[in-house]
Amino acid sequence: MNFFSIFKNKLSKTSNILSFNILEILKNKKIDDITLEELESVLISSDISLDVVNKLIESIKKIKISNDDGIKTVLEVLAQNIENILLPKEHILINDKNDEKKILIFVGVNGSGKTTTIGKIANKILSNKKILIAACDTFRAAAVEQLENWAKKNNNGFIAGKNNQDPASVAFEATEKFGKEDYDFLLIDTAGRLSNNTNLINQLIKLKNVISKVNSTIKVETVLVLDGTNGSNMIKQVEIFGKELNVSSLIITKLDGTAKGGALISIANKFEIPISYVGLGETVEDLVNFNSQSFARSILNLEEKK
Ligand SMILES: Nc1nc2c(ncn2[C@@H]2O[C@H](COP(=O)(O)OP(=O)(O)O)[C@@H](O)[C@H]2O)c(=O)[nH]1
Ligand SMILES: [Mg+2]
Repeated sequence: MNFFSIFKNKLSKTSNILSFNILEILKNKKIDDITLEELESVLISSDISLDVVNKLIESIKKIKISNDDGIKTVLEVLAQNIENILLPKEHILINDKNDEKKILIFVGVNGSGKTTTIGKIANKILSNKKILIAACDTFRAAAVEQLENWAKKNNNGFIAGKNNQDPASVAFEATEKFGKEDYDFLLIDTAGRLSNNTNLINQLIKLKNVISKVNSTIKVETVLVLDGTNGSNMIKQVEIFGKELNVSSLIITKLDGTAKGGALISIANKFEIPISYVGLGETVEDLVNFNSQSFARSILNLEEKK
């Protein structure tokens, strides 16, 4: 399956509802104020924020629509405008073809998909690269075990602390091991209790400081993992984690399981932080580089642009 088909298949929950509703509205109708209002509420119901919806509606008002291909024209204009919002946010998190070594810290609320995503990423990285995975979610034994299983499956190095050990001290040991044993990537899993818990944020800040103390020259990226089914709640999470932790990249998971995929567009429109991957299912293959055109066209059930 090509890249576009993966998006199209997995985003079908959003696209089926969104495109069905749009077709229902526009079928045999002129594009007048009433249809535009109906279109507006459909876009809002897929969790596209109001400011983006207004932008999209304005773009439709500007075009000339003939009766023959009216629906197609509207969908194409929507897709193009959504793509324009998303395009500047495309970001390659790991380029395993060059030699840049880096440390990636994965943060986010419980259940957002951090541990699973680390497993998927480790599986994607070329096997000529050495990967170390560190379990800094030391409060939940099950989390450590889950990560260790992923690491074993991929033949990655693995390091975990004792139960309830200070996560920063596990990160300390991991960063030392990373340097001494000449790893290429260190993927750090962290705990994710509620993001309004300032203790958690402070703990993550401490963890980051420890890493830069051990290795001040290594590139460190903080990756915020968001559960796509959380809809507009994701915005709050980006606000809390993003500012304090200098988040450099977003990953949005579970877009296969939601009819509200539009929330990703709201995030892209609101924040400067780029989006590197999207999670489209539970297996290792279900993590794909974020691609603005594939996403925009898929959620509107359009075919790939030739
Ligand atoms: N459908 C779907 N489920 C996912 C995706 N990513 C993670 N999950 C599931 O979400 C649940 C929580 O994931 P986990 O990695 O443990 O979250 P963590 O608490 O942030 O580490 C697990 O059941 C995962 O299988 C995804 O992209 N799609
Ligand atoms: Mg976890």
